[in-house]
Amino acid sequence: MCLKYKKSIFLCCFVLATLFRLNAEDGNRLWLRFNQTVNRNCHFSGILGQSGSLPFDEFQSAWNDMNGTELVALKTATDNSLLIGTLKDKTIKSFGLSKELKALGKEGFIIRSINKNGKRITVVASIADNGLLYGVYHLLRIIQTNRFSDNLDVAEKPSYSVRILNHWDNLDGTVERGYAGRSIWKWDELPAVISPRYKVYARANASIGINATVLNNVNASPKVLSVEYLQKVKAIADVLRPFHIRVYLSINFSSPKILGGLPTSDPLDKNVRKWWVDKASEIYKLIPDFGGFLVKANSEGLPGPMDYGRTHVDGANMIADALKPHGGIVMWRAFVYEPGDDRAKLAYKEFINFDGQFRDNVIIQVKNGPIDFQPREPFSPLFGALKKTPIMPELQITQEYLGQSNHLVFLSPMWEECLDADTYCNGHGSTIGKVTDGTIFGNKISAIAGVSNIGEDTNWCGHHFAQANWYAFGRLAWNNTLTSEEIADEWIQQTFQTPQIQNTEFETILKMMLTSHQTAVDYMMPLGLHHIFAWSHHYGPEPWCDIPGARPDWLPKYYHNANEAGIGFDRTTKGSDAVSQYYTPLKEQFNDPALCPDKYLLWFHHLSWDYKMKSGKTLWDEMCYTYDEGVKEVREYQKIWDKAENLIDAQRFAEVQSKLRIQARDAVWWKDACLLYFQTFSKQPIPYEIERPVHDLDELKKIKLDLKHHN
Ligand code: BDP
Repeated sequence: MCLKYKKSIFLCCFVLATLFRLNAEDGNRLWLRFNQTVNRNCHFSGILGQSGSLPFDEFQSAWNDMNGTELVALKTATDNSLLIGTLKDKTIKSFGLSKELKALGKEGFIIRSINKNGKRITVVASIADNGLLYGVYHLLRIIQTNRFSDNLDVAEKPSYSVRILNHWDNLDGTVERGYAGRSIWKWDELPAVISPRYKVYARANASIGINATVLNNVNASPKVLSVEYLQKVKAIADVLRPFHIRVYLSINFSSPKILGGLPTSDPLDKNVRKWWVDKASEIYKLIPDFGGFLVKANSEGLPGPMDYGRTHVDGANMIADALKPHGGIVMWRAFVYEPGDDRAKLAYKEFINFDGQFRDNVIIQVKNGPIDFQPREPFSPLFGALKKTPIMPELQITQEYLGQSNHLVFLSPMWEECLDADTYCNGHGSTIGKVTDGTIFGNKISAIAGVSNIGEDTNWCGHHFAQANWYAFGRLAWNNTLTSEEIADEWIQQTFQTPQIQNTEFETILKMMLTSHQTAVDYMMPLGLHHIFAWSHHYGPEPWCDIPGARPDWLPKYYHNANEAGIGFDRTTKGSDAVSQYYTPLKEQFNDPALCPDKYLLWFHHLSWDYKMKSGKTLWDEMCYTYDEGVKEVREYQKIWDKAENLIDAQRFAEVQSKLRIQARDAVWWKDACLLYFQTFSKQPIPYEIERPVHDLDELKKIKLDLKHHN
C-alpha cells in the first residue's frame, strides 16, 4: 500500500477515535452533563449579572453546553431574561427581597419568576456568593430535569451548616475501604502539580451543596501536619475555595510526640497544648479558611487521651482551644468500643456522661448505627441522648458492607430511614434530622458527614450507580427532608440524558434504585442479622468465620449467636439490655419480639427457629424466603436493565449489565452460604418452593478472596 493511502487511513482512524472518545459515555461527567439532545423547555432572552463571577460563568458555560451558544449579556432586563445577583445588584434590591434573603443566610437563595413593568424575569438571588452559586446550580437542576416554568418560586437554605465528605485516603495514595481506584489526591505531585480533577471535584460537590471535605483517612498519619504536607493541603484548599469548599484534616492524637518530638501527647501537658496552639496558627497562616480537625481517638488501636488516663473531653477540648481563635471546629468521633460489654452499647456508655462538658466548637460525630455501617442497623441511641452537645451523623457513602463497587445499592432510603427515625428524646417527632440540624436543640454548629466513595476511576465511584450515592448524600445534607424518590428521579434525569428521558422504562430504573437497599439487606443479612461478613475485606459472607485469637466482637458468631436453640443477639432487658439506651416507647417496642419491627428482630432478640413471625411463617422459613426474595429481586433488576438497552448509551449500559451479573451471582452466594450454614443449626429443610442451593457449604467455606482493595 502506498504511503499516501496509509497516511489517510491513519488520519481517518485518528479522527474516528477522537470522535468516539468525545462521545464516550464513561461516566466521567457525573450528573453535570448538559447534553444538547434533551428538550428542556427553557428559553431566555439574555442574562444580567456579574460576568466573570463564578455563579455567572457557571451558568453561561452550562447554557452553552445545552444550547451550543452563550446567552446574550444584557445591561437592563428585557422580557424573559435571567437575572443572577446578590443584594449589591440594584435591580435585585429594587425587588424588595432583602428581608427574605437575609433570613435565608449566606448559603440560602431564592429563585423566582418576577413580573416587573410588564417584563417577566427569572431571578436567582442571595446575600452572598455562596448562596448565589448554590442558586445557579439549583436552577440548572430545575432546567435539566425539565421542571422550568415562568412560575418559579423557590426559597432554600441548607439543613446543616457543615456538609462534609470524609475521605479515608492515605498519604501513599491508597484509600481505606475505597473501591474506585486510588486516591484523587496526588500527594507526591503536590503542591507543584495540580491535577485538573480537583476543580471538577469541587464543581461536582458544590453543585449538590457540599461545602467541606476532610482530605485524609481517620486512621491518620501524623505526617499530614508536617510543614511539607501542609503546603500540599494549602494547594488543594486554593482550588476548592472558589467553590466554597473548606478543607479539614484528620489528625493523629500522638502528633506532638511523633511529629513534634515531645515526650508525651498528654492533653493536660503544657507543652502538648502549646504544640497544638502553634500548629493551628501555622495552618491558619497558610489556609485562612481552614475548617478544623476530625479525630478518631482511642478507637481500634489509635492513640488518644485515655492513653494518659484522660478522657475524651480532655482531648477534644484541648484541640478545640487551639482552633477556637481561628474559628475552627473539632469533629470528635464516638466510634469507640473497648472490649467489655455488648459492642452496640459502648459508644453510648462512654459519651453519655460527658454531655455538656465539651467546648462550643466541638461536635460529636456518630455513625448512623451503634455498631458499624451494617447493611441495616437501628439508629445509634446517642442521637437524642446528648442534649447539650451537638452531634452529627456520619453516613458511609462508600459501600464497605454493601457490595463495594460491584453491587447496585442506592443508599438514600437507608439514610432517609435514619434521618426520619423518631428518637422520642423530646416527645413524638424528635427525628434524628431534627435532633442534629438544630431544630430541636438550637445548636450553633450543625453538621453531617459522608465517608466518600470517590477515587481516580474514570467514573469516579467504580459503579455508575454509586455516583447516585455521592449525589444523594449532598442533596440530603442540603435538605434532610427530601425523599429518596425525589433524589433518585433528579439523578436519573441528569445522569442518563436521552430524549426518551420521560419514558416509562425510567420509572422501572427508579423503582430498581428505590428497592435496591432492601434487596441487598434481604440477600445479605435480613431480619436484623448483622456483621456476618468475611474477615477484614467485608465483601462476601462468612458467618462461620473463626480466627484464633481475634477479638470476639470482630467475629460473626458474636453477632448471630446461632445454635440449635435459635439465632440472634439478645439485647433485651434480659440480655445485654441495649434496649434501655432508647427512649420510651422505643425501648418497650424493641424489647418485645411481638412489637419489634421484623427488620430489627434478630438485632434485639435471640429467637427459636420455630418462632412464629407476624407473617405466620416460622423464623427459619421466613429467613429462607427473605434470602430467596433478595436473589429474585436482583434477577429482576437484570431484566429491567436489559430492557433499557435502547435508552442508555452503549458503554454505561454494558458496564452496569456486567456488574449486575456479578451482583446476581453474589446474591446466590450469600443465600447459599447463609442458609446452608444456619441450616446446620436449624436442622430444618429449606422450603421446597425455593430454588435449591447451587453450592456446597464446604466449597463456600474454602473461598478466600484476594481482593486488591482488601484492607
Ligand atoms: C470500619 C472500617 C475501618 C474504619 C473504621 C472507622 O472497617 O476501616 O477505620 O470503620 O470508621 O467500618 O474508623
